[in-house]
Amino acid sequence: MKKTFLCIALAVATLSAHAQAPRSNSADNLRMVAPSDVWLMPSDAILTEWKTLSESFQEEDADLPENMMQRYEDIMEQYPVLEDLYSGKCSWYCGGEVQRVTASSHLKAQGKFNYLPKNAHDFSHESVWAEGVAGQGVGEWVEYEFAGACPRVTGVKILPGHVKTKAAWEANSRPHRLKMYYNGKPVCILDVQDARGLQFFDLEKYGPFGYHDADKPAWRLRFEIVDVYPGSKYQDTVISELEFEGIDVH
Ligand SMILES: [Ca+2]
Repeated sequence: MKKTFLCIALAVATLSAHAQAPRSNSADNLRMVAPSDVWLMPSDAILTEWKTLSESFQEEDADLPENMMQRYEDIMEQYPVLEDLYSGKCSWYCGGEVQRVTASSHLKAQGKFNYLPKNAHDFSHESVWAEGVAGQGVGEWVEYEFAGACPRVTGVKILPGHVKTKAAWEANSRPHRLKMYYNGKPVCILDVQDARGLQFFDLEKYGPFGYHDADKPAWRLRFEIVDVYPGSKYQDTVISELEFEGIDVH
């Protein structure tokens, strides 16, 4: 009789332990990380002016007036987002490299525009990855693969939405929460602000990610859409750029 009671008590205890066990794959049990900094894009007018100046510099035999050079430098200085994306200053990328960008889906090309995953890591704010399923793409993901020898990653910077113009940004959906995985294991949730700008996520305490060891295999960081800010015109969720910061460089 006593033994039966003990068995029932143990069974109940086991059941309740299962009921309360943390759901390791659930978004609810992962820490939310807010951006440590957000650098907003300039207005469309400034962006257009900056692009014209930038393209002039790339033309062969460019001999630009001093005032154009000065204006370009002034814009870069005034908008650190452009400086960060385009100045070519020292960064994790001096040694770090992404080998491959893949995604669970992408939107079909429309005219001359495509929405391939590599667009989320081509160092251009104008090209984008857009998920390609019906609805707003909750559960869709983009994944980055790095070689074993690659310097380690300690941070992520994201340009959420279609930041090329204000209208495109408002029309398309933007990621709100991104679940980040390291080699298939959930790490944290990036709580992206609904702001048209470069958002920095310091992940030092969750990492570093990677090995910086040529004898180790390739490794992966995945970003899965958990929640979105709905676009005013389209449901497609878009990321213009997702880049990395880290260590083992210089
Ligand atoms: Ca891009």
